Amino acid sequence: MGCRKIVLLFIISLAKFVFCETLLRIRQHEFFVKEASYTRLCETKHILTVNGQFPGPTLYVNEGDTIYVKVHNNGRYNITIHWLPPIIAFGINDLLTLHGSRASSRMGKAIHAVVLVAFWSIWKMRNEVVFKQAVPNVAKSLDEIKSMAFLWVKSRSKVVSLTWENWSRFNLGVLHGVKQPRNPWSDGPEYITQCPIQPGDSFNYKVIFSMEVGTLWWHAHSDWSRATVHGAIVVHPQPGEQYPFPKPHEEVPIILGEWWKKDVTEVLKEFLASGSAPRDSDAYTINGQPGDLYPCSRQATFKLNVEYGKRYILRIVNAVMNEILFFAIANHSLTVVGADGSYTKQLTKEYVVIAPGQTLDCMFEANQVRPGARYYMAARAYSSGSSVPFDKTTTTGILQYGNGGGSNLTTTSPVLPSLPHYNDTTAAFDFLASLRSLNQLLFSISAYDTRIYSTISINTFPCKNNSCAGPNGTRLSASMNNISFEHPSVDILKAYHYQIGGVYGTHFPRVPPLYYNFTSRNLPAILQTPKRATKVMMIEYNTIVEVVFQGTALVVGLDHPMHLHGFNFYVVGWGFGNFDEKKDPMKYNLVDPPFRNTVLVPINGWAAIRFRASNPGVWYLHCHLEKHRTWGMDTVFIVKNGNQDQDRMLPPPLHMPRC
Ligand SMILES: [Cu+2]
Repeated sequence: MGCRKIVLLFIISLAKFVFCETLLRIRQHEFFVKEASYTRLCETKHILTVNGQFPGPTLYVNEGDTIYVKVHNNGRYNITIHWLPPIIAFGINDLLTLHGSRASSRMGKAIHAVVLVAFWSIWKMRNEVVFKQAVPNVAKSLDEIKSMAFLWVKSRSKVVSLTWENWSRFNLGVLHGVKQPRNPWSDGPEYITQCPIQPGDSFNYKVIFSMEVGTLWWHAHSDWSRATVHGAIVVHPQPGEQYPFPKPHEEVPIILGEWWKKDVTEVLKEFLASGSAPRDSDAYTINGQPGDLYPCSRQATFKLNVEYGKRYILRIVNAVMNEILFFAIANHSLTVVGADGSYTKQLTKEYVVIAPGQTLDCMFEANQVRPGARYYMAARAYSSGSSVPFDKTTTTGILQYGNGGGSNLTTTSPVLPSLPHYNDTTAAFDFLASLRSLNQLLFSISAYDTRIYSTISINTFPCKNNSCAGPNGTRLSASMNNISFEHPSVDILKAYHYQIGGVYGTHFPRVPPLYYNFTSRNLPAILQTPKRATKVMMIEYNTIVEVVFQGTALVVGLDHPMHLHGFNFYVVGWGFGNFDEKKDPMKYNLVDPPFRNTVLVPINGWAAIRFRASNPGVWYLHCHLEKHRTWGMDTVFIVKNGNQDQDRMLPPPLHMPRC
């Protein structure tokens, strides 16, 4: 091999290395969770944000992708870390191709190898800390690294590094609605699958997308930090696959949020100290902005420019803390095409209902002919509990048509859509009951192996000297099957995996401990007091599980959006009053029920879901109204391992946050 060829090989190697690094840097997302100053409603405060943004950035992935999430709390030690493995993967892949056609002579191969190993070693040294933690067992052998590189390249998976700088003790990683096959280690809820990330500590999340397509989201899951630390995840079909609806001209994330003038941590503290409900929020927001109907907000109202004749898809996330919402656009019907990361049959409505935790993909056509015309999109609460206070304000954004050389109507006030009344339960469930799954059922739901029938209730605990601010001086609480869930001090996943005793009990009741007329308006006060416990439900691998959530009228009947981690489930039935186990299953939809991860259980009514327990792990189940979750309307399903290796939980990452 001549000298020129060697130089050429060296240049090619260098160029490839630089190119790959640049490429990967483009793909890598760096998330810094930090305080930022925001002014809303004429007042300024500091909020926790990602990269200073509220809401946080939208992640775009393809169906089946795997994302690595490097969560790093460097508030105290100030270490900046980049995520390394993709660089290794490319470097080693280069090494492998080296043995193919690129370098023909032995000398060429050797030089090529030396160059790449040199680069790789330098890089490794620069990132020693990350290197050890980022890829479990990566340092074991070169062969292992080679096979990882091959797999990585083969799977075309995007490797995304999310670096979070956490300034205090928060747990910042729930990828909402991602089923995380066999991988509860990266699911996120604190004291359920992990302990919170302490300052100076870090955690590398591996987030595996499987069947999800459409809209999901990510949010913090510690105390109430998710109020401002959240963002959308848009999952596109695999390359080459089409949407089952006309391709939209543009896709627009619509994140619905909730805003308090007061610091959210203070709102939580005050809420916990008082024993009553939390103070009402001061605004709802669309993409971080309250909109024209609030003081000092008009200037920054979210605006969406549209062109006549084009189709748009709104990827709507309800990231609100405590309220279900109605949403509509004036003069424009919405066609729902997806919900909770799964396609639906097209459903055209003048309004939609979306509960905290849920997502909806809504198409609309810009079909209004007046150039320069403007229309409000608006959201406000659906809250049906009698005499339960809530934020009655309305958030708005503006749909504005390109002027097209026509008249300019921007000085006139846009038209407001008509939204159902705050307590219009009929409107809410007309919409929800009309949703249908588009695709064939993924598993047979014609029968079930296990039924769990659980009450979901608002409760009260007695308070010393009746000094709390709940009803009659009590402390408000909540429960499932009369157990108000208590979070342990060691996470349940760790306790389960390492068989640490005394952390949780396994006998969450399969039926209510006491049968009474759950939805009667005149229930004796003695029924209001639940038990405090940390009990989980053990579920056999691959069984079909039916869960019937039974709302009760204890203290006050309310709608509850129940969210299960690790699964989507079919919402097979719902109704008002008490569930009748003989009659009601006869009316189930076992043909095309919606496939969701959050089901809205109607006020003084019930909802039934079915899922296949094919995902071994520790999975949190909770009401997605943050106040109810805080009060104890939650529990845990532990799905046991199957017999085959591929039916078992993945091994834990090398490093999990310490308790
Ligand atoms: Cu609830």
